[in-house]
This record gives sequence, structure tokens and C-alpha cells, in this order.
Amino acid sequence: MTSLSGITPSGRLTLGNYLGALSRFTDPDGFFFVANLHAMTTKHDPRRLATLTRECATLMLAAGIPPGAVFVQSDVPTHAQLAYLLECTSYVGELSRMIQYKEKGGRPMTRASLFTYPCLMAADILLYGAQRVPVGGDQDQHVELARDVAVRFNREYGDTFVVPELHKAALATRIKDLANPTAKMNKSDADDAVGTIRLLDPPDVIRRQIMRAVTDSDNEVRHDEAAKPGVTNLLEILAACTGGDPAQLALGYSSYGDLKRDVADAVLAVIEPLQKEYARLATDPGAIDGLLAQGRDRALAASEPRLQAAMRAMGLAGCA
Ligand code: AQP
Repeated sequence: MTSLSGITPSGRLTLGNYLGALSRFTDPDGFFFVANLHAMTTKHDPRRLATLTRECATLMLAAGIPPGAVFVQSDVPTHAQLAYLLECTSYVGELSRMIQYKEKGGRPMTRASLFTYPCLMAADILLYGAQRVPVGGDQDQHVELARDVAVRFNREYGDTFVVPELHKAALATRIKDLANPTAKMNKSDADDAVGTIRLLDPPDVIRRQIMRAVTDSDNEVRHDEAAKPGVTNLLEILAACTGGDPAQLALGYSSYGDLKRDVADAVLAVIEPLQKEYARLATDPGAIDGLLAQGRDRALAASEPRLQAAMRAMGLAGCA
């Protein structure tokens, strides 16, 4: 099964992005990309996007994702090309029902790309023939759309795409904001948000943030998401970093201070080697370019035949 996953460079990557995504991107046959085209659906700053794209790609390489598996979406033009073909097979009605558009769109100055980006996401998936797309609950609707588009395309223009199955990921760790532990930790939060741990922040800043994490007033270390979201989040982080079970780990603590100290140690034991490798790679921009070119070439080679097949099926002249 081909693994495929993207990270949108909508902010500096967080501990949540590492534990929930980067650290799981281990399939040497997979395709892992910086989804920079998806970062342009709302007003954006071109220089910041370029910086975040490079930082995200370098972090993916530093995290040990197999070389050749990492690429930048805009370097592989098949994504945008197939997205246009899929826009030509999608309906205004179904795109209007997408949650992001309903929440953020519908105004005269809404970018058209916020309306059509589900077609780009369908292209990301369909280009590589991914059969099972593991997603968190917030992405179900996108995979459903990719399925609908693939079924319709195959019916109208001939069998071209593998219809992906919606594959509910096993309960994925959802790292919460340290200052607001009922909300997810998001990379697009303000750069100075105290509850967001950034992978490239100095270790002393990260330690301070963890020591100041919001808990509660009863000082009992217990895994109970509803009653104790802050403590539960710390236990989840500790478990994700050390490979333990959060409820079991709770039994070893009688004070929040001890728990926080161990969480800080465990997080830094994961982040410091990552930062070291990032710094090493960053000294050689040419080598990073080379690795990304390798990923680009492999993604192009893997996706081009399906794009060509879709073009032929739709009757576009001049394609091989
Ligand atoms: N808090 C989190 N805990 C665990 N996993 C997380 N991921 C994100 N936040 C957490 C995983 O990281 C990947 C990034 O996917 P994305 O860039 O498409 O956007 P997202 O899921 O919306 O991530 P963010 O960081 O919250 O970005 P913004 O702020 O732009 O919305 C996914 O695999 C996601 O599960």
C-alpha cells in the first residue's frame, strides 16, 4: 500500500506535527510532501510561504523520512494539472458543502482556490493510486470527495483512477495546546502563542512552556480527558515521546511538577536530535536542493502516467 501524506506550510511546525505526522512517515515507498499549494487559499505573504516551505521540507528530511520520499508539491506540476481536470468534473453543489468553505468562504473576496482546493486534494490522492488513505476525522469529507470524483471520472471517461478507501486511522494522538488543553495545538497559531511548542524553538523556551502548562488545582495525576484535559495532554505527550501508555505512566507520579519535568526531558530528548540534524542539513543548502530534486523526480515519474491517462480519457489533444 502506498503511503501518501502532506503538511501544509501554514506556520512553523509544532510538536503535534512531529508526533502526529513526521515521526510516522517511515514508509520508504511513500510520498510525503510539503503542501505549499494548499497554503494559498487565503491571503498569504509570498516570502513567509517560501521560508516556511523550505523549513518544513528541511524538517521532514531531518526527521529521517527516507530521501526520495520528500518533495515540494509545487515542484511536481502534475498535482496542479490534474486538479484542473478534476475541477472540470466536480460540481459547485458538492464543493459548496465542504466544511472549510462553509466556515471561511462564501464572501465576495474569498479566494476561488478556497472553493476548489478539495479538487487539488483529490488530485494529490488520485495521482499516486493510493488505495487506503489514513486520515483523521477532520479529513473524512475530503477523501469522500476524492472517492466521488474518481467514481464519476471512471464512469464518464473510462477506468482511470483507483477509488481510495476511507481508512479511519487508529486513534491518533491529538496533541493539545499547553495553554488551552481542550483545543488542538495548531501550527497556524500566532508565532508567540505560549501553548504551542515549535520544533525549532530553543530548548530553554520549550522547557519553560512545558513547566507553565495549564493543569488544574487538585494535584492528582490521572489520565482523564474530560475532567483533567491539561494533565491528560501532558501524559499523552510523555507517552508519545517515550512509547509508554499514558494511563500507566500516570501511576508513577504524585505531583504535577515531577510530571512536567519528565515531559520536558522527554520532549527535548526527541526535539534536540531533530534540531541538531536540521542545523547540520541547513549548512548545506545544495544538498537539501539535491534531496528535494530526487523526491521531485520520483514523484513526477510516479504521477505522470496517471495524469497522461486522465488527459487522454478526457480527449485532450497533443498528449502522448
Ligand atoms: N496537535 C496535533 N496532534 C497530532 N497531530 C497533529 N497534526 C497537526 N496537528 C496535530 C498532524 O500534522 C499533519 C499536518 O497536516 P496539515 O498541515 O494539513 O494541517 P493540520 O492537520 O490542520 O495541522 P495544523 O498544524 O493544525 O495546521 P493549521 O494550523 O494550518 O490547521 C497532519 O497529519 C495532522 O494530523
